[in-house]
Amino acid sequence: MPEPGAINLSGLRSELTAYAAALGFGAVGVASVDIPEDERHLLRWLSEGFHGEMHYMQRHGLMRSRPQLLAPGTVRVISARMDYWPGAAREAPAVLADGALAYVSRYALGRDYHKILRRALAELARRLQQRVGPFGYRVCVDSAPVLEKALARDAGVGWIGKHTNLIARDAGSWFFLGEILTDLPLPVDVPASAHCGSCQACIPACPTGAIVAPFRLDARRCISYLTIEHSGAIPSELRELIGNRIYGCDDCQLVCPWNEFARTAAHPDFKVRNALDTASLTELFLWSAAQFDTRMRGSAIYRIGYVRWSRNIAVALGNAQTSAEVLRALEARRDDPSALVREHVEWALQRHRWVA
Ligand code: B12
Ligand code: SF4
Ligand code: SF4
Repeated sequence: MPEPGAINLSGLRSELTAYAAALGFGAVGVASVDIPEDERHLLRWLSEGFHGEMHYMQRHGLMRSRPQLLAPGTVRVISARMDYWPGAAREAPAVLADGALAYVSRYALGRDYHKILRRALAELARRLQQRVGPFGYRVCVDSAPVLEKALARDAGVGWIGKHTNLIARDAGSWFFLGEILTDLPLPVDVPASAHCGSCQACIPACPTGAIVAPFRLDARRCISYLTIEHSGAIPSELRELIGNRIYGCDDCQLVCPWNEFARTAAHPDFKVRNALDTASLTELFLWSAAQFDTRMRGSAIYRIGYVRWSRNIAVALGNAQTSAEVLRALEARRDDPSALVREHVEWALQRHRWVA
């Protein structure tokens, strides 16, 4: 780090806002590294097993709530938000209401955000270094063991809503977060105040009852977890509740009144690709593994692989209205090489036989 006296840190703070805006971030803020209350909430969440199979949530011990353990020397966290709402996509409620269509979470309709945010944050750090000389830093997006929402709240970017996502008064919650952990002692921002008030709309809106109390999410019931993180069979009592959601879920955010203030993504890479906003379940289910690879490469969906993708669509087809087309698509994959897919296909066919 350069000599602290040699840099005008408050001047640099204003430049940080300008650089971040130029790189496509909707907001940026600076937090210190102390989040003891969030650490307690994290430890309780883990002890209750709410993380399910996400062993990575436990693996790094206290590192997740103490950024200085992840990157020694860290005294500040620069937290930034990037809006992803794909404005031109077919409306979410219309897709959710049409059981023949596949609902893909809004954040995954375009390109994978990890690379986009990481590149922009690395460029932000580079510009700061151009201004003040070399300093220590580490860029984090999603997968690093960091409590991103708590740090973003302390950086003034937004508050943690009762559905547990971060919300900004002027931008709702349809955004990603990323951070630069740094040894630059920048002035810290005022933490964001909470504005859920007496609203509880997201809690009953959750199809699977995953928000067990305000601010408390049992991930094992969350459709996002079940369709993305969970590798095995989807618990049968939850399958029906998943509806046509084949990748992630947005329901708790769709009902949030603060999303009236959401902004459309500025980054062109968040535009819908492969017509995923209007695709039918049968059409997606008939993709081969090679087609999945070609079409989903560069998307966050690629990370779950063909087997989980097929498992999820089989569940949604089981929930669709019975039709010759749906039955044909399911029959076509009855002998799928994956036992997991076969089991979900049988479940889906069984449901249609029951209905028929
Ligand atoms: C694990 C994880 C998941 C898990 C668990 C979610 C969760 N709430 O923890 C699953 C797979 C379910 C998931 C789903 C989604 N995720 Co996710 N996920 C993460 C990840 C990797 C870690 C989150 C974490 O630390 N959880 C630990 C628990 C303890 O945190 P928590 O539940 O939020 O609890 C906090 C508060 O609620 C509070 N608290 C807890 N208990 C209590 C009790 C009381 C009484 C009080 C007052 C407070 C309180 O303190 C806790 C710590 O701050 C982050 C990236 C990161 N590195 O941070 C992305 C991240 C949170 N996910 C993100 C997104 C976009 C999603 C989805 C919207 C994707 C989708 N459409 O399907 C959904 C939203 C589901 C939801 N309602 O939260 C974004 C959120 C952006 C935003 N605006 O907030 C992040 C930040 C990724 C990113 N870099 O952009 N996710
Ligand atoms: S993402 Fe869906 S399943 Fe998960 S908490 Fe929100 S509404 Fe419930
Ligand atoms: S729906 Fe209401 S309670 Fe839930 S996060 Fe939004 S404002 Fe808060």
